Amino acid sequence: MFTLAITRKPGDDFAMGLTTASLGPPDYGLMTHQHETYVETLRSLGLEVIELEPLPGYPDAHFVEDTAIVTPRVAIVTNPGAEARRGEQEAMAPVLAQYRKIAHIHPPGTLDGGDVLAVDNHFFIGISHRTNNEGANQLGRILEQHDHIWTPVPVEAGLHLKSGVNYLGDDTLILTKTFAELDIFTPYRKMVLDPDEAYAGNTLLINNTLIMPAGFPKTKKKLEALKREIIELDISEARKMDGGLTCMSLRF
Ligand code: CIR
Repeated sequence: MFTLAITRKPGDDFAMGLTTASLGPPDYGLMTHQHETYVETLRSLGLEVIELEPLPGYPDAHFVEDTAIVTPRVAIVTNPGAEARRGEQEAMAPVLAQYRKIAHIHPPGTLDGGDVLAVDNHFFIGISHRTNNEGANQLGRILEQHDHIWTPVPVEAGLHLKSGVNYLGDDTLILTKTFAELDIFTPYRKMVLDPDEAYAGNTLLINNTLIMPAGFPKTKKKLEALKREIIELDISEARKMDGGLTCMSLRF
């Protein structure tokens, strides 16, 4: 059960962040509105939300998920894989220290929180352009010390592991065909995404509710079979910056 979320307001320089998308220039006013709606949605689901102010010089800092992994026992502050984002994690550490014992990923290890998928006590760690083997091994050792289980996962396409696979509860994963073919996911029930709706793989489970990006009707139909409440949010502007629903909060 999540009771708390940490978010950070997007700064007016957010369009200077990293992106590989070619969906046009994002709009700051609309981004702010969509972000506020996201925060209000988390609050409406009973979470206390700590909203941090924009971090000057870090246009991607509202994608707070990449700065830490928070488990019931420990918070691990990352060393982000993109040089332009290194420093965001230092601003998050004192906030998390109010709630958890803190551990750190150290260079040469790199790791983004977007590469870490928690399925109950089992943490899947994506090895991607952002997260290297050293970073994954460091995180794995810390998780083991706290009685968590972990498994590395190759991320061949997409920015992060959670760009292509997320947990929907009830032993069910939503995932791309590529991830569905991996043996490590054999024990789970799988909802495989249509290739033209792959972005909807970044669906966020908050307690009993699924928050999905708006505009993916085939995926919505599949999700309805799970009999959970579904909330659709328009996050067009975050998407233009390679962001999604999970990236905009740390939840615990
Ligand atoms: C980046 O490239 O780092 C940001 N523009 C997007 C980060 C998205 N984070 C996430 O999916 N966890």
